[in-house]
Amino acid sequence: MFKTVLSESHRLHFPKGELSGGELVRPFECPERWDFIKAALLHNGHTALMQPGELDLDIVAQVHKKSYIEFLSSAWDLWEAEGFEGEAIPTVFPARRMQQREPDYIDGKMGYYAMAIETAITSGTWVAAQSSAACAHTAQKLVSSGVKEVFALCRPPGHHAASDLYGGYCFLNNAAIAAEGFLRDGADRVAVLDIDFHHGNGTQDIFYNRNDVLFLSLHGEPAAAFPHFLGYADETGQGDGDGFNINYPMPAKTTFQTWNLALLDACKRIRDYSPDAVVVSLGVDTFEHDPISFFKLKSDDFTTIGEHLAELDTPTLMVMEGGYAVEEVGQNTVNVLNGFSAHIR
Ligand code: OKP
Ligand code: ZN
Repeated sequence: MFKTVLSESHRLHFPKGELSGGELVRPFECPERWDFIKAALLHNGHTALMQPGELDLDIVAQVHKKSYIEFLSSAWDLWEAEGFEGEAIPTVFPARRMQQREPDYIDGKMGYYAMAIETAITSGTWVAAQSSAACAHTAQKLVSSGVKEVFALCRPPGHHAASDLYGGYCFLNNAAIAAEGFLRDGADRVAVLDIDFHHGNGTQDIFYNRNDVLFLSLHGEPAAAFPHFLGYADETGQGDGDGFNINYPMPAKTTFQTWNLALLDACKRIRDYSPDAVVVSLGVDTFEHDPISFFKLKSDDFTTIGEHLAELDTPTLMVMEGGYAVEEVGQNTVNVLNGFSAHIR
């Protein structure tokens, strides 16, 4: 049985609008996702639920820049103080050949720290983002203390958030915070395996120059899929991190047969690295009916994924990322956990 760390505070982040196809639509990343996952956990006998402890701000500060944390914690207040009526969304960006300096004015700050603008900031966003990170951190502590089946039901997700960038529904990088936690608690090497449909650009960026965290990501190829500007196979790391970043971009309509070969290769690379802990950025938006993604995985395939992850035979933390076929997101997620449970020693 999995132990799940989760917080009701996720509900404090629920923007009314997401800019999609030129319209403000109801966000795909919505609170019901969490409800369906929790329901599926209980339905499958994973009844051990616990709330996170206090968020360790030191560890957050290890992953994110001080100025970025300051921005996230004050953005809504600055926005409101301007008298703006809508949710906080940027309109202007430090694009090519422009200055990369943080402006004083909130409109400028928003664009300076955004990597995408579908993600609005609202009054409860910062508290919700911290609660999500706290779930990852508390869950990591459990794994470090020897608990074998641990799931951080994080919402909002984290893997698009870099040291100083938010967007793609992400604010704090929960998986990176967990990885740092493992290192702090004695791990020499940590692998972060990102199986969300979207490239984990934030996690890649955070660890790009380091060899104590191996980052691997299976995702829709950037030429066709969000986040579009990172995630190519030739991004292999830099400096000390050279060779410690591995991307598996795949085209539209990729089926489990092909995707699984990438997973097995990633598992082999993880074994060769011999980490003390594995963090799985667990997105289930690879599902065939996901509304914003283009892979073709079926519900049963998620069970097989869990089995492969168990075969790594390494202390593992599952951290929730994406998955937007709301009615199926719960069972697909729990299938991964069930496959893992059935195969760990
Ligand atoms: C967050 B996570 C599709 C636009 C995509 C943002 C997707 C963020 C995904 N038309 N917009 O990785 O699941
Ligand atoms: Zn995703």
